[in-house]
Amino acid sequence: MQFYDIFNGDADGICALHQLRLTEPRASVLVTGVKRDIALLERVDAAAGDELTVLDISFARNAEALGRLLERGVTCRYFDHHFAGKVPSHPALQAFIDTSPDVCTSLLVDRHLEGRQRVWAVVAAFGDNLAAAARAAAASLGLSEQQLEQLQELGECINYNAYGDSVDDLHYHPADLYRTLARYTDPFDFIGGEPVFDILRNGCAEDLYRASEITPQPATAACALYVLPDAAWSRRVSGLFGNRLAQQHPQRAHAVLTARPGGYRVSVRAPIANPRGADQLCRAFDSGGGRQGAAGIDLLPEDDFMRFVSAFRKAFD
Ligand SMILES: [Mn+2]
Repeated sequence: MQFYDIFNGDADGICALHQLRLTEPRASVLVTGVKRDIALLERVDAAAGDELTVLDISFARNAEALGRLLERGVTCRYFDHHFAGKVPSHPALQAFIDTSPDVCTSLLVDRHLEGRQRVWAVVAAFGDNLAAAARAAAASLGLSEQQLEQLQELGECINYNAYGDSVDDLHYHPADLYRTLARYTDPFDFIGGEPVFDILRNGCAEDLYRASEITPQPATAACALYVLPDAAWSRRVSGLFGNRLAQQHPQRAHAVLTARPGGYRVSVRAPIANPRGADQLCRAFDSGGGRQGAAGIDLLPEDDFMRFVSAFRKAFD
């Protein structure tokens, strides 16, 4: 009998797993990847009696592979907040799915664990750009404003590490980052004493500086669109750059397009003040998906660029 922990490589996925394993330690096979690498269940070759824990990857994208595994006699606990489609009821499946715009997977795990590792859910919510939800969850922890800002930076740095076309673009493989983080029960010890954190923080600052030199086009009071070049630093920073823009301009929607062979990888953030419409816009294009406040398109073909610009303006301008 084997345990599998299958998780998104971003801050939300890593911190969701960390909360669970601090509470229920176990040796497991780790299955993860870059943030957009979400069809993870098709990689899992589990057998009857094996137990899967799945965190922060869309149920809709994994339903078929999960169905096959359940038929084989595998049991599964599934926590997620992305678009889910239809979730079948099955005796071996426990699903904790909530797609409300103000929750993330780590907050669902926090709910399940009744707050036992809440500080890590706060880190994750900051990483998922849910600052208000992070602060609300932190209210019971008695943290100072400075500590909250440190947790925000930690969440953003872990999240930053998950962005790239492949793990080659990343500073650390998300499974290795999780294993490093797993040695710490207190995030402030990780922040204060772990060299990995300094490397992420410095890499992040450098990449953000390069992105800040780009001029958006179009740019109005209601929406702005940025195009980043085809480079590893663009692929690493696009998500955090989008989150920073969203925080700086809470009334404005943002699209960050990163050039890649054949077109663009697209990341859309609806205005924080009205976090809706991002998923609908992106699902109108092949390979688009996500949640109401933040969504993306894996490959927007070069020929669809103008169609995307006008759909983006129509949705938000
Ligand atoms: Mn998430």
